[in-house]
Amino acid sequence: MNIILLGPPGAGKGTQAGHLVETRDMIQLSTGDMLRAAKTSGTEMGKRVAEVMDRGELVTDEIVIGLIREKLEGDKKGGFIFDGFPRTLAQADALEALLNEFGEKLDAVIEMQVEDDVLVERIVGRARDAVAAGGTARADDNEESLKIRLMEYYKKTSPLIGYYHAKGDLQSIDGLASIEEVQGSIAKILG
Ligand code: B4P
Repeated sequence: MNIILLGPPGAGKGTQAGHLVETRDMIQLSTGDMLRAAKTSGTEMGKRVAEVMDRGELVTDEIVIGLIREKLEGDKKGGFIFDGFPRTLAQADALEALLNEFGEKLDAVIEMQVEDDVLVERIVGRARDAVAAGGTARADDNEESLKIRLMEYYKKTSPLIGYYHAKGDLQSIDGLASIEEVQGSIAKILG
């Protein structure tokens, strides 16, 4: 089973993907995690993406599609969870082509709906918790970057909702509910 988790920043895509990895032996392909790993690795690509990510903008389609392609070549286990990918129509087209190439298909696109004020609360809360625990907050977990992340989402990612709806793949759930309730909504869709 291959699924996409779609939603604005802080909707809980990463949180839910982690649960599916534990309970269904699926593989989480989080482009956000891959890009953060590239940032800390100090590679040329990492240096290029760091500033873009920290500002809250989207990294180029070419880089992100390349990262996903590499992962599809590996073990498939219980299937792939595309977490935070695709984020543009060009990425959605590329994913379709890649799945065809690897003999895979998409089983569901789960849209997690959360209002903007709650997203801000969650992300600012995550930054505060990280600092309180003696660590550092994610460089893009601040109100200024978050404004840009939300603008990027509405401009470039939200058109994917209509795109997948037209294909008959879209399932929308309430992402405002508790983490456990959201897990339940996803389990109902996946069967
Ligand atoms: P991501 O890493 O994908 O981050 P995100 O969208 O901000 O977070 P997510 O929805 O996973 O929320 P989470 O579970 O963490 O992207 C970061 C950046 O990477 C982007 O801005 C961009 O620059 C770049 N990027 C990534 N993919 C790209 C792509 N395909 N193309 C181009 N650029 C790309 O949850 C957030 C918080 O809410 C947590 O603290 C969590 O505990 C809490 N929470 C979760 N569910 C909750 C619930 N139900 N109730 C209460 N709290 C909840």
